[in-house]
Amino acid sequence: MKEQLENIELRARQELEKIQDSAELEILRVRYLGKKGELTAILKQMATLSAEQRPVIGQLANRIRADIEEAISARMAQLKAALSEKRLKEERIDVTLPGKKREIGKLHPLNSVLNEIKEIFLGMGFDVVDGPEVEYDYYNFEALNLPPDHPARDTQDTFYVSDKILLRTQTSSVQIHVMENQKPPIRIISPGRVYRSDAVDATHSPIFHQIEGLVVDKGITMADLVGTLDLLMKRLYGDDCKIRLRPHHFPFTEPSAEVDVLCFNCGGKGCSMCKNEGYVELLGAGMVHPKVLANCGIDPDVYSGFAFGMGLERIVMRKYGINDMRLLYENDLRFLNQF
Ligand code: 2U9
Repeated sequence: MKEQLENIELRARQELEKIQDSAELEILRVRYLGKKGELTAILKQMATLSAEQRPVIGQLANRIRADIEEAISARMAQLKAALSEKRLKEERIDVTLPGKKREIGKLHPLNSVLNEIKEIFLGMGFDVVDGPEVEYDYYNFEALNLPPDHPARDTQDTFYVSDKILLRTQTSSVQIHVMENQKPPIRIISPGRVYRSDAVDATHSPIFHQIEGLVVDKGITMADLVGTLDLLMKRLYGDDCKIRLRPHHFPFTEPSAEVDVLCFNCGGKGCSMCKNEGYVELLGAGMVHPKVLANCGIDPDVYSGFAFGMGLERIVMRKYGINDMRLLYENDLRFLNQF
């Protein structure tokens, strides 16, 4: 039995040397010292020994158990130390390394120019109003003096949800809602996304953005319209900017005008950008048609108003000299980072 015990001690020590992790160590501990372990199995045979041998073997077994336990603890401490050294090496942080640079986002030029325009109008006492992109035909066309079969509907062909429901072609529908619900004085701009069934090219897109404006009060004249747009353009493009009105026709305004601004490229002398005109077309405007006021329950004999509409993309393209509208939608950072 003495030899058996010494053999257990020898093997336990040899195996301990080879053990590389704490799970293996636990298996070894159970195998030698556990309730069903080798050492316990030997101790169970103590009853077969003589009275003289029992204390000798008992002492030896206890010493061996204590030694193996101590060796296991020592090996465990070694393994822990080695593991922590390995982790320290692997996970060491070099605090002198430069940090990862966080890219800071910025507004898309369409949004930054829209914000600029909103600020200009807020400064003139306008409110900014929003409305649905899916609209009734009535609010998009009929109320604006565009009855069914009106030829001007052709230029604003859009996407229909049903006979009576469509994707709005202009944000004027928002202004109809406001006039129906609010008594003059009204001073609003309505920016937003609009839709037309146009093919994509350098100057067209089936989805684009408009900013429309409406002022209705007693005694509003064309002079108010010109003064407002002149100030807008000077704020947007600089104090040297001049505007010019050319007579035009829109079903919802009477009289109507197309509004040009002095060419930023040549300052009015004439160049390829303005096709030698000295001016470039930027927006449309006019005095709100009396029928449109009446459609919304506003008496055109008491009140008058002016309205204007502009394509945000065109304003942004003119401001930054962008020659292809598609660049504004592609989200190419090489393009966007220039603004
Ligand atoms: C109401 C009454 C009248 C809005 C107007 C224009 C002229 C105009 C175009 C500019 C480029 C549309 O984006 S574009 O294609 N718009 O020329 N818009 S007057 O007139 C209104 C609006 C609301 C109640």
